[in-house]
Amino acid sequence: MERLGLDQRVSQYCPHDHQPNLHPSLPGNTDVRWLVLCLDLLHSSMNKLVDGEWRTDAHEMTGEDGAFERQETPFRNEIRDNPDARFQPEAGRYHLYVSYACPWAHRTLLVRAMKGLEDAISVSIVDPYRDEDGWQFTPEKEGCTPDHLYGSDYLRELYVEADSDATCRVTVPVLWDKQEETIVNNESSEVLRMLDTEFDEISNRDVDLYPEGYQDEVDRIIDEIYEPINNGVYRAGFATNQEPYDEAIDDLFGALAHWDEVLADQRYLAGDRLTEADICMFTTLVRFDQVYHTHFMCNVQFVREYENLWPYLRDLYQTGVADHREETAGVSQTVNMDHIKEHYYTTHPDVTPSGIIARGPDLEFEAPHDRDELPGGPPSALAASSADD
Ligand SMILES: N[C@@H](CCC(=O)N[C@@H](CS)C(=O)NCC(=O)O)C(=O)O
Repeated sequence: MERLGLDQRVSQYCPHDHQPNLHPSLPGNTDVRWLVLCLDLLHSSMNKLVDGEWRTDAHEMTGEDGAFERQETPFRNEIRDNPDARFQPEAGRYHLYVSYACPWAHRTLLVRAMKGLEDAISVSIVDPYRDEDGWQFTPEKEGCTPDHLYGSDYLRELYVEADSDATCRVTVPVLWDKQEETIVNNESSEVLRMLDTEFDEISNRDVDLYPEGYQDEVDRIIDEIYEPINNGVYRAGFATNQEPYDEAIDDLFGALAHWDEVLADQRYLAGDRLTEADICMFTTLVRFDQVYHTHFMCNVQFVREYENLWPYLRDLYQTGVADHREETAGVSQTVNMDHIKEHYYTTHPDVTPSGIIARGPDLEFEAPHDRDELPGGPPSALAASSADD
């Protein structure tokens, strides 16, 4: 699916033999470009399922004060490594629906890759461009796949299959159970925890991202970075008033400064161990300079200008690849910057109406980071030296 440029969309409304950008049934000087932008706006922010029906007039993303409001995630079942559990860890039973573009979905892809769960948990990848029909499957497009299970056209079909009365936004990631043919969970922090802690018998790598002795700290950090950083970039980008934008920016850059300082003396957010907290930080930081800085107006500072956050980001980016198979990925193989950029710049007409994808900056994620001088390191199964094993 390609997003048409503004002029192409305008020409769909304006007869060819008429003056450019004017429509015969509209008052003489009404520029159709404005109407097309208004339609874009209306549709982009208002689509969701209501009682199992797809509606494009149902949702406001901001409250009355212009502050961005994220919906509560509706599917919250759990996979448990316990014989009485409804959803048990089993190789081949679960499927992930993700977008490479989405930072929340990216968390789950990262854990799947780090734990070596590629054979056990299959994946379908949606089109990065999302229009008023929501996430779509366009297997012909680079980096996208079909819905491997049902051949659906839209992700929303899966939501309705799971709950014919669903009233919710249709979001990624989705963890699907092939056995019961339903959604297990679509909350990324819970999906990533399940993949990390419940699949040890199935995982082919000895990687624990929620290690004993660190768990309280990991939970505390995930919670602490969510509002100012992970959600903070969205609060800034989707604000429709100055005040909530300013608040989001203060929170965001205050938190980034804090963590930059913490990372001066320790390799990872929770100390010397790479944990789920780093995964949650990574998926925001890796999008920051190329997308959030410009598109979401988070332009006080680039991540690449921070003394410690930038090497920390490169360190994480270079973690992994302990297997010969191409699809068994390290961190870098889960980053699809083309999908990331296409998604943000073309999918939010209220933020970037032209849909033009900003070119830069070119970042050297592969440059040396020197963070290995600090105590600790990644799990040995993910250490660089095992790349040729
Ligand atoms: N709480 C969810 C949020 C997921 C989410 O908002 N995903 C975005 C993509 S980045 C989405 O699918 N948005 C579609 C929509 O809101 O209509 C999680 O962390 O899993």
